[in-house]
Amino acid sequence: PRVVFSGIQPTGVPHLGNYLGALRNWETLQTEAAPGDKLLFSIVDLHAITIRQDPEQLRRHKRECLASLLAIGLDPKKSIIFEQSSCRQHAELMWILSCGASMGYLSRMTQWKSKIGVGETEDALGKKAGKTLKLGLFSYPVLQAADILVHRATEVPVGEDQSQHLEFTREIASGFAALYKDVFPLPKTVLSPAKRVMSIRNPSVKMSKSDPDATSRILLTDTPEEIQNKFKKAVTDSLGTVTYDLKERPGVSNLIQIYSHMQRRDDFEAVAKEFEGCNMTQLKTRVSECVIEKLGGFRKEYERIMNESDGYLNAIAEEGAKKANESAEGTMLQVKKAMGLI
Ligand code: AQP
Repeated sequence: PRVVFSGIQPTGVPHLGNYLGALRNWETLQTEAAPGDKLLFSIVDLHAITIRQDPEQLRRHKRECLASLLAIGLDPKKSIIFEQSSCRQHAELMWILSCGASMGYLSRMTQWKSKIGVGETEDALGKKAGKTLKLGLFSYPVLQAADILVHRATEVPVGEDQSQHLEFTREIASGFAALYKDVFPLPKTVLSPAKRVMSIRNPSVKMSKSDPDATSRILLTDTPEEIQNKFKKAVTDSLGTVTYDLKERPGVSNLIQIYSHMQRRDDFEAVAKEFEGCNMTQLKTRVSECVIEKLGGFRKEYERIMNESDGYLNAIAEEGAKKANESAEGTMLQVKKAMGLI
């Protein structure tokens, strides 16, 4: 049987990149799951705190995140939906794995670099790291490896930005097998066709929750007016026609990709042809109409869930925590036995 694991940071309401790159895939995997398959989806709050979080805001974001996962169609009866910090074995296994994780390998990862300084030289990054880099942010990939391995996941559906961390996870798993025992299956990276949705304000960077420019991302909870206004401000170029050319026309191509992915199509050039004779305004209008239509159902369901009592979401989180603990404990016993800890 398959074991699927994936996570999302509670750093804000998920955006179109999170949705097309990961969340929609999670829902599909849930629909297609065979009897005996196990699916775990985690709100990874321990990852979120690698960057300083305001406590009240973190609590709110966690609630919004859980409501979002339910609103995209994840079903607590079919999937284990849980908060990472409610399953202590993640942090416990992280410590064990960090004893075998190479500093050299971790220093080559891009996550901490992108958080402390984008586009800086290795020299400048090194200096900055000496002053500001925290151990938790540096060892983020070890915690991610623990998240996956503690449930002995076989498949991990993520966006392309996470591929590097998955490679690291497989390395850690084989390292453990070589030193002790073959406890962990090697998890496969599962990329959705929309593996990297770009910012609509700057198509050279990925759409991200932490981009200071709020108009760079479409949130799943945005109203039709907000979606329209954001697409109106989307960066394109001054050529009057619509063509698909990722290299020369990244802004227009990103819009075509978003439009295509929303309809589960991937022949971007054919889609661009359907816009023949359209100008930028018309393109933006059609892309926003499509996104508004597809996200309409989500927003209604999200609002319904957020209007439920606190007890409703708490009960779902508790149930998830219980099942996640059961799933992780079996692995921890094997790990500890293999290492001589018990
Ligand atoms: N732009 C994107 N295109 C495709 N997939 C994406 N993902 C994120 N951005 C894009 C995928 O969404 C999942 C959850 O992401 P996350 O919240 O754990 O963290 P992240 O990758 O760091 O996403 P953000 O939005 O950029 O958050 P911040 O700004 O807080 O760091 C992952 O599977 C990710 O690949």
